Amino acid sequence: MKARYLFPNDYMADPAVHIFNGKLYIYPSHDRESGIPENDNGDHFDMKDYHVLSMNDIDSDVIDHGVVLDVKDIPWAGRQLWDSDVAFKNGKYYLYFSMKDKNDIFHIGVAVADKPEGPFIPQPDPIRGSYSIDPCVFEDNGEFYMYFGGLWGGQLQRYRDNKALESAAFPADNEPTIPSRVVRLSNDMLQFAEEPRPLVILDEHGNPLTNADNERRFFEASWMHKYKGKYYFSYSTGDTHKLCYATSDNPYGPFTYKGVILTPVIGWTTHHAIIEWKGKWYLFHHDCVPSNGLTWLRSLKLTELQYNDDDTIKTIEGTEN
Ligand code: FUB
Repeated sequence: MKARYLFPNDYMADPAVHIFNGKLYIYPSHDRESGIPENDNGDHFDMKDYHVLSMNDIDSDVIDHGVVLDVKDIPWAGRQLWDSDVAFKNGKYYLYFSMKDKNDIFHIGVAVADKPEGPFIPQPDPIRGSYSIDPCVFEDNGEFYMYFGGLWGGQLQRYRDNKALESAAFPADNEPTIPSRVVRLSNDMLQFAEEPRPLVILDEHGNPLTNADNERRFFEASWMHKYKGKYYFSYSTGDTHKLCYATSDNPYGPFTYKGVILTPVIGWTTHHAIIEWKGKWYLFHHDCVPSNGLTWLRSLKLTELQYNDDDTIKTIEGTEN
């Protein structure tokens, strides 16, 4: 299968992808030109609404269901609607989204809909105890787990043991890197059921990846899928611009680093979803080729993902077209 751009009409990024009622739904971030200069805090990613996209088949056109949630309708809104994900339970669809509050602190919010294409009605407050960005919600044996977190502009370095620090702190180079987090959701899907736990990624010797290891350590963009009974946690390495993955026998980990899914794309970030549909596996992600490399105007892309005989993932070239 040739890689293809999914939605040339607009700039969208950070795809979360799910099959609901036999159709494929994409929940992207909606990039726009806000005129804010690029910086390490990500202020130039100043998105203010979400659309839902869907596809009837993997090679069919993408249908745009329009705006399903706007920052002006979220009671606790400050700014910046970043990555989101959607889960289905008991007839309702739950949209989990990253957004800064009025004090410029990222939290994770929830909005609820009766249909996968929304509209989504936001809860009055963010999830209690939530922080940072990039929620990915994964169902396993009737339980729902959220994987979240992001460094730098995603503010994860401002927290230790789920408490805000007085100021951001990074470990020393030889110390374990800052981990992403995993938490089980409450039965009503609106809160955390427990304290978030660190998601530890070990190297081939059983040692946690270190802070200096930015070719392999977690940066942002959590995604979880299961293949042949194993949990595959995938993520972006941020400043080294790769999508990598680690596997475990337990949704809480520890995970063991396995390799690179996608080499760097044109653009600073990439961010992805991995999904099986009709017997094949696909990688949805984004790059900045259509905007001629403007890092804040990203375009959705789709390509096939394949496994080796030993269940490792075949590396895809980020510049493949
Ligand atoms: O889209 C804004 C942010 O950029 C996302 O939340 C990150 O994962 C990165 O893709």
